[in-house]
Amino acid sequence: MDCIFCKIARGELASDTVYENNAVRAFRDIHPKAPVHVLVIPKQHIESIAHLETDHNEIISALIYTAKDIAAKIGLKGYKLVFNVGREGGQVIDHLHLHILGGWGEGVEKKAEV
Ligand code: DGP
Repeated sequence: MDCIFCKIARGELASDTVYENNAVRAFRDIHPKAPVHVLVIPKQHIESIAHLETDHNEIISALIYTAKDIAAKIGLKGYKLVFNVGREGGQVIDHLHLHILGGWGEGVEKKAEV
């Protein structure tokens, strides 16, 4: 499938990966909209939140817990978690992804390792 995030998920396209396991990959957004901007994607191709089915429960749970753990490791005191859904919702890449946006407060390194 010619999906850019599937290629990133499989490691075929380079990304600034901060975390990976067999279900998800988290990497820094190429066009950051915040001092810290990380995307968390499932390795399985799902187009968007609008395409979720009941057997995707574990994947959604993994995305959210991964985001929480990354935010804690970076030291974000507060952050936004965003799913853009569909073109009218600002979604450009048709592979489900959760945006972690933060780092506006003091003491957070933009390039913090996780
Ligand atoms: P969205 O608008 O929700 O579909 O967000 C897609 C995000 O993906 C956008 O902030 C830019 C980012 N992005 C697009 N292509 C790449 C890429 O090849 N690498 C990385 N790291 N991020 C990308």
